[in-house]
Amino acid sequence: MSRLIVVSNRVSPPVAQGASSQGGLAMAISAALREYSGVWFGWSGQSTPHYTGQISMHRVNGVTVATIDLEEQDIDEYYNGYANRTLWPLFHYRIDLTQYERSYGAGYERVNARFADVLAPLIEPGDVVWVQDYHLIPLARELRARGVKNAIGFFLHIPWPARELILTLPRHRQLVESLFHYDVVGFHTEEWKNAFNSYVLYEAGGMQLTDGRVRAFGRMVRPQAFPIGIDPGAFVNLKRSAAGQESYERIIESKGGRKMLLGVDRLDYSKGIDERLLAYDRLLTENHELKREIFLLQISTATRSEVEAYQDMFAKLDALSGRINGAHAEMDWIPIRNVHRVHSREELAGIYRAADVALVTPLRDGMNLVAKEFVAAQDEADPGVLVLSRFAGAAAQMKDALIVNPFSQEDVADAIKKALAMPPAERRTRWRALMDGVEKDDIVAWRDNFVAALHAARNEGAERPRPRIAAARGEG
Ligand code: ADQ
Repeated sequence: MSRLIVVSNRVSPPVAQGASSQGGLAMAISAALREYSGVWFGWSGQSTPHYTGQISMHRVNGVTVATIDLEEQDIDEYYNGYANRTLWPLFHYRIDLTQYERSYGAGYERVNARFADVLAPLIEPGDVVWVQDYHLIPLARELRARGVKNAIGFFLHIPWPARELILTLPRHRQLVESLFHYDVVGFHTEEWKNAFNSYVLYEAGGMQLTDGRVRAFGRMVRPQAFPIGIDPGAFVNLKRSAAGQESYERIIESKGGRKMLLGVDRLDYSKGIDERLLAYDRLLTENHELKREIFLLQISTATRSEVEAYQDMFAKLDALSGRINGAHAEMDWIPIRNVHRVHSREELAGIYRAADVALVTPLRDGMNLVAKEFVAAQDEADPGVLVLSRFAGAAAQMKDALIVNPFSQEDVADAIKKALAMPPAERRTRWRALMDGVEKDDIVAWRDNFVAALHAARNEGAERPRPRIAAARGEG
């Protein structure tokens, strides 16, 4: 049987204990590897004074986990640098925050080559390789240069930016060309896929074939949309667990009959948290009758603290929520509960369940799993309402949410009012349609569809001669 080899920047083994703190990507990969006997390869998260390429392997729950340590310079240039100071902001349309440093690009190429050096000998004939996310775009090119002929797929968890934006990246052509060493390149939505195809057709002079593949740089690749999902059944179990029930009851008691708006995010500028709070401020300013009737629970967790753009975000969020609380609070009512902590999956499920309205208003998001988790945790008889940004990939699937423009305070405030006033029958109808989608496009469908596409690509590859293998490029 062919093995599945998953490669991602960080490896988060699928242990039952501790799974409660796993984030979106880690949850998705754990679910994929639980099904296939596979290897999960990536950075250990640890630094070493001198890079050795020494691989540490162990088996966890039927999955072989293989990791390497990186040098401080690698971490700084590849991870904190090119991945999180260059590609993340650029791909989220924030060219104002994007740092274009040659040393970051060189570190990115170096670490991808190091990953390939260690990984290539582990790959056996018949294995399929599935590379995850923007940290590892050049990995297939590096593996091909080392003679790996297996099917290799890539999945991008974040948006693919509009063509005009990616042109601001020095050596954008080299980055896109790297993707042509994969057999399948996956995106969450047709929109991100079309943005990629637009670059291929209009910037790289490529062409699209009738079967959906695109040709450029003398090679061919299949770009395809694979919307990621969650495990909705697991979420129902989480909310019914003792910890889920307890957090639900704690919130219900503390609501004191008020309606609760909920935001749950990694503290990231792409998530639109400040804009959300400003929309809420406006709602309270213009609708005094809502005061004391509602409150907002905003849960934001720290992330990427090495990167400057993230360092003052807590201070700014605290200042903003403090100002809004100061302006509107009364002696027995506070409009915003501003919480910075990581909750277990069970607690989170109970919190989602107790919310009346979820505010999922990113300015740009590859998919957004919080929207799907909120839907999965609702009670069928009395579900809450999802307010969802049109700029989240999830909006393409979750059309029965109240879709908003997160840049417009008026639009978000109007949607909150509509959600609060929505009759129970409409809430149930919308929720049923949303839940049907969450159940249909779940994590299993995502995984199986991608792996099937990769196997099909492997069979296609066996029937026709492989395109020529270009030499690996150095960082210019
Ligand atoms: P993220 O940007 O991390 O993922 P998202 O999809 O919303 O965004 O996933 C966040 C995850 O973290 C969710 O599973 C959520 O439950 C969890 N989480 C957030 N705050 C938490 C808290 N306080 N306590 C516990 N858990 C918390 C990236 C892309 C997304 C894409 C995913 C998967 O940016 O667009 O949906 O990958 O592809």
